[in-house]
Formats: sequence, C-alpha cells, structure tokens
Amino acid sequence: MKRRIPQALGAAILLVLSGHLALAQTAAPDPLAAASTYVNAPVNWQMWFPKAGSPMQAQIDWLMQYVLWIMTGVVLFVAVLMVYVFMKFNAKANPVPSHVTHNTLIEVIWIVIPTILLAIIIIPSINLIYYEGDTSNPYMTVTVTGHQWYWEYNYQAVPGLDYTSYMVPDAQIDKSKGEIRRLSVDHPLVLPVGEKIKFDITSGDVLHGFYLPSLGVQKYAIPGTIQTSWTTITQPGTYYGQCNQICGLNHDAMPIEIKAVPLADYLAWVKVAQQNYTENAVPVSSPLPVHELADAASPK
Ligand SMILES: [Cu+2]
Repeated sequence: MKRRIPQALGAAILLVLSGHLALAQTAAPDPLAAASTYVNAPVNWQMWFPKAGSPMQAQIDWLMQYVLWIMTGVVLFVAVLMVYVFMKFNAKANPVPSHVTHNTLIEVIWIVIPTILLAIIIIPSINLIYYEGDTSNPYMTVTVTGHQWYWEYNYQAVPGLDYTSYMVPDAQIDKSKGEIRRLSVDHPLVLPVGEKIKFDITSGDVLHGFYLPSLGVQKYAIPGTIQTSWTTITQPGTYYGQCNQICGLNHDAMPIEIKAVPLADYLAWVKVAQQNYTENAVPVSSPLPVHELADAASPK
C-alpha cells in the first residue's frame, strides 16, 4: 500500500506532463507575432517625424520638407537683403537719401514672386487635405472612443468586438517582451497591413486627441461628434501614438499601441477574439480580461 502511493504520484505527474506537452504541441501560433518584427517607436533626441508607416505620413513628411526648403530660401533672401540695406543705406554710409518713392518693375516683382511661391505651396497642400479627407471605400472601420483615461476600440464589422486599452503601469513594464514605458498598453489595436482602415473617432467624456505620428493620423476626439480619419499601414509592425489633447489628470497615461499584421493573421486574431465573446453578453473567456471589457459588454 505504501509503495503504491509514489507510483500513483509518478503516474499522475506523467499524465500532467504529457498533458502539458500535448497542449504545447497544439497551441496555436500567435497571430500577432509578425508585429514584433518591426517597432516604430520614438527615440531619445529625435528631431524629425518618425519613419513614415503609411502613404499619408510619407506625403506629410514630403510636404513638410518641401515647404521648409522654400521657407528657408525666403528667410535667407530677406535676411541678406536687410543686411545689405543696413550697410549700404545707413545715415553714415548714405547721408543724402534718394527721394524715389515708386518703382513699377520692383513692385511687380515683389507681388508676382510671392504669388508664385504661394501657388506652389498651396497646390500640394490642398491635394493632401483632400487625400486625408477621403475616407471612402475602407476595408474596415474602427470606432475609437477616448475615455478618461483609456481608449476603447470597436470593430464595426465584428459583432461584439469592443474592448478597452489601458497603458501598462511603469512598475509592470516587461522589457523582455519589448514593452516600452509609457507607450505599451494591455490590449493593443490590431489592424491588417495593406488595407484601408477608417477611424470613427469620438469621446465618452472630454476632448481627447487620437494621434498616430508615424501613420499621419491626428484628430480630436470630441464628445457627441464623430471625426473620421484613415490609414493604410505598409509594413507589419508595432506603431505607437498618444492622446495629444490635454484631457485631465492622466492625460499622459493613454497611449495608443497598434499591432499591424498581415491580413491572414489579422483574420486569425479576429476569430480568436470573436470566439471568446457571446453576443450582447459578458464574454465567457476572452484574451481581454473581463474587468477591462468596454461598455459593449455591459447592458445598455
Ligand atoms: Cu486624452
């Protein structure tokens, strides 16, 4: 009898072990794995925009440089002209001033040249404004709601898929998992690459700002109003943003983390997330902890 106990224990341990092995073998691959291959995060002393992760941000970056070069030329030209005038026409160097008050040629030049400069700035600017505003024919739409102080993401095409996204507190940051202090969140926004994604942006309380610098998205989240924006993410990876409208005490604690993965991986993730929801009820089990589920889970 005394010998049988260790034997039974051994058998039990073996059973548990084999169970674990079987689990390990059948565990589905992480649909978000592709997002960790590339991380688009800010760096210390960064002076320029982040590397563009969408065609929109690429165009914003281009326009910024285009205008900057024109502006630099204008500022330098005016500065040189002023220094020349100070030197050549001050009271000492030029005691007897000229009494000329008009010069038609110069007046025409100083109207025509700035007009041409404004035209070559305004044409690409207006093109970009229209490009940014074109939210037609998206592959999918996500309703983004700002709350004090977290974000809520509602996938309009996936019934019940509505969850909240909180910043990981500083003390819980796990650098081995690639988490970044003040930018990583518990439940990131998962999006497919190469597809047009529309954002319907709103707020549940005060003004927030949905700002994704590497994707060229920046819209106020305003209570009672829906502002729209869109993006197409070109490369799988992790992208970050922040609320950039002062929204109260924890304004700094509502970052945005996006996991962009290939479409097939995104669809696999949706299945996992969707399976864990029962429609219009609190999900039985979910990759998203129940206590952090958003308003959709609670009776309306
Ligand atoms: Cu905010």
